[in-house]
Amino acid sequence: MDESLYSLRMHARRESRHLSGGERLVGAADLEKATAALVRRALEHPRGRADEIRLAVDLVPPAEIRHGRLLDLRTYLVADYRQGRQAARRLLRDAGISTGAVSAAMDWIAQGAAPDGRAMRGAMLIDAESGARLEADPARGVRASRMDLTPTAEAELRARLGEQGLDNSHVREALVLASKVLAAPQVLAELCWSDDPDYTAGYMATRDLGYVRFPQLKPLGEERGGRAFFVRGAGLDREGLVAFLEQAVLLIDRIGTIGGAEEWRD
Ligand code: PML
Ligand code: MG
Repeated sequence: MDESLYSLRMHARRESRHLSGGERLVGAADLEKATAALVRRALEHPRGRADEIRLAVDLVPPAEIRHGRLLDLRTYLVADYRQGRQAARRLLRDAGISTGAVSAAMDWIAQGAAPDGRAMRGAMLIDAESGARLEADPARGVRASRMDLTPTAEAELRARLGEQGLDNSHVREALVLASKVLAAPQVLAELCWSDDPDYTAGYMATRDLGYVRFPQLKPLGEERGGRAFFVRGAGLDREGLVAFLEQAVLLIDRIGTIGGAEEWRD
């Protein structure tokens, strides 16, 4: 059997700024359908229709495919985005990220982390101690790429998420992305909230806690969102980390636990 996969990547822009992206790893038989779905996403985005769509398709030989497992997922219900950010802050602090680094990441995401004050296409790399930004290009950031679920794992995940009313592409794709990011030993934690104005949820993730989501990490209608990957800055091999996040191919074939929603208690 031919186990080669195609890495399919989409990046869409509108009015010269990042609009939408997507990542798939699919067999030849599914490539056309997967490509059409990503083009549709770029044309039907809540922030408007794309005016540039870049697609990249690369064959990945079986020997280059790593296999992995999803992080466990849980949801904490919060009263509003302020309480959501407080809760995420607490968990990040407990995970060893300094207060200053958490505040810096939240301030950057809230104000638009790209130099023009808009959402970035990729993520910030933040020193977990000093809060300094470490990515080489602060307009682009680091784009976690080339990861997906096997069809069997995807079906299992969709069934488990469906039981919690969470089977949507935001949750599935963010969970896959965070699982790749936390597979890098240099990354201590991730923080994200959406840049889509009609989607208020976000999450923090660590290897120990898994993917911890909050239905509200920003107000409805807000377009600024993004991601921070917290790293230990001392002795960091930044090029090695970025090469793993952007180039290594990770096919996730095992799902984690999908917990029910609980009220956040301070
Ligand atoms: C995005 O798709 O814009 C990021 C969504 C992050 C939160 C997804 C969730 O768990 O609801
Ligand atoms: Mg988005």
